[in-house]
Amino acid sequence: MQIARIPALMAGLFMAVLAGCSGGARDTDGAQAAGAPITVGFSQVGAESEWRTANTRSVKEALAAPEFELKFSDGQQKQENQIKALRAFIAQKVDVIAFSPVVETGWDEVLRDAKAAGIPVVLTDRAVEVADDSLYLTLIGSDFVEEGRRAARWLIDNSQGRSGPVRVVELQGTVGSAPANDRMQGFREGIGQDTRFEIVRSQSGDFTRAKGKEVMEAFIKAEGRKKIDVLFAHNDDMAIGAIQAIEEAGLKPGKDILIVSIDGVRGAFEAMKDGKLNATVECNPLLGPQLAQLIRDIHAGRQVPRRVVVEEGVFTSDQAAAELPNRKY
Ligand code: GYE
Repeated sequence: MQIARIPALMAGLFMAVLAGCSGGARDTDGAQAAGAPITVGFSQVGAESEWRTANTRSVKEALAAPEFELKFSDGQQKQENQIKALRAFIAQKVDVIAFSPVVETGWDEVLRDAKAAGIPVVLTDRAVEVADDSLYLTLIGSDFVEEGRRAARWLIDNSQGRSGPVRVVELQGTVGSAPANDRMQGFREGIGQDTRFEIVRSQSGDFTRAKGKEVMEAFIKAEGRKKIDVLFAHNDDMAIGAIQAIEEAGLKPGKDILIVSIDGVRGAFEAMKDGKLNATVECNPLLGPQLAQLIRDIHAGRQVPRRVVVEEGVFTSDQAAAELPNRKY
């Protein structure tokens, strides 16, 4: 999605208003009691992938400092669970709500309630699509469209001299989620005018290994004798599941079928070391420290940027062995 940018000044004003009416421990004058921790309600998507596990760990570690009191809720990949968690945070009058929305749409009402209660909202990792962009203060996370483009660029760079058609299958992330929508868009943009590439099948594997395997099995079956040249998976976990399906079908992942995925988790580096995965586009889940700083700034009434992007790169199988010891997730 396009992230609407509101002028920094407006964000500042919004914050100044919020700073004056945030919840949490207060003294009788309504001011924050000195030394009281900043209460943070964090609603996580679930535990669907290695990326998510690393992200949860990073958030919990960063908000374990005594200056914070963290209320953590696991949404188990269901929007209704996340909405319930957000309502509970509003009822508890937390100082700040942070959440990673499982899908993009359907948040307007609960975010309006948070705003009416004067609780600032930080989006982490995934974006939302809301009618009124003032319903959240800032978004910290990766540029998923760019990640999709990077996967396409890697594919084009590694298809030089190859004549078409190059038959591509795609494992999408969770239907309606920002990373699935944006990675689909970015990949198609990246392939652009190169007519050799044909996306012959595209289906959701919900960002999990089990579903990635299941859907890849279905792709192989449906394609029958027609060759699948490339797999683009929206995350490493689905690629790892698909690798199993490819091997069980008697094919060589990374050779018979080129595979590029996104995240850069340890499992991907191991698969690359074994030559079964060809490339991974990095998506950094270690957002905890930057999130903690944003929360401090918001709570102190300081201006925060509307969008905080995480820096990341692309890794290939020839770099895997050297890079593996440096990986932190
Ligand atoms: O790529 C995937 C996870 O939102 C960036 O969610 C995140 C994605 C990540 O399940 O592995």
